Amino acid sequence: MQFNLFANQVTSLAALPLPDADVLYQAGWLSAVESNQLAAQLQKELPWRQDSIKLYGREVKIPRLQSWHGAPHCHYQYSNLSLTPQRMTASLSHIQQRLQRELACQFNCVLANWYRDGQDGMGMHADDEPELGAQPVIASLSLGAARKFSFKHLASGKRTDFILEPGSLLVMRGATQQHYHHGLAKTRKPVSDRINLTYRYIIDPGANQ
Ligand SMILES: O=C(O)CCC(=O)C(=O)O
Repeated sequence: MQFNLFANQVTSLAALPLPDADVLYQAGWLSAVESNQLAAQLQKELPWRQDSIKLYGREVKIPRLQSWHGAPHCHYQYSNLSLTPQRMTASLSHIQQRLQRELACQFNCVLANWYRDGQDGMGMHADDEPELGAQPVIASLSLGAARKFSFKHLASGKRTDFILEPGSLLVMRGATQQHYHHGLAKTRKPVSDRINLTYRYIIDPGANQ
């Protein structure tokens, strides 16, 4: 099943129809002008890199560029990849402040992904690493090309696709990561660059709980 959310012009955060999940979506969180400016700025200012992961014993380059930013304790591991945080830039911090105000929660790190064309994507996965805590809030801002984003309900196997438009905000929270995998499929259609920012909160193991 596929929903084109932009067509519905969701102008404030609205719940998506996904059983067992808590996912919110807002089109036009940034205007077209703001999202184009931010994408161009991030392309220039972030230290983008193409990391490799081990797959069946072989080193394979991940199909996208990425840049990981956050507080000094925000070390992040996924798919045998260990990410050391770079400093937040002014533009990343500015978005973080606005998200914190509007969502009434804290973030301390962000994964920036740059999908250069339709051959770049992200496989189905859950953001369920222990450092994110049991029910993480993940705020995902899309810039650039519109791309299909999929959720797979683990119990039923049912897949639901959404088109993420530039300037849109998707928020995954509650038990979403326990019940769903999500991902960004590759496509043969001609698509231009897309940048995605996923803000997260990593628990500081050194802090008094
Ligand atoms: O690019 C996207 O919209 C997905 C990013 C994502 O799934 C992630 O960073 O975990």
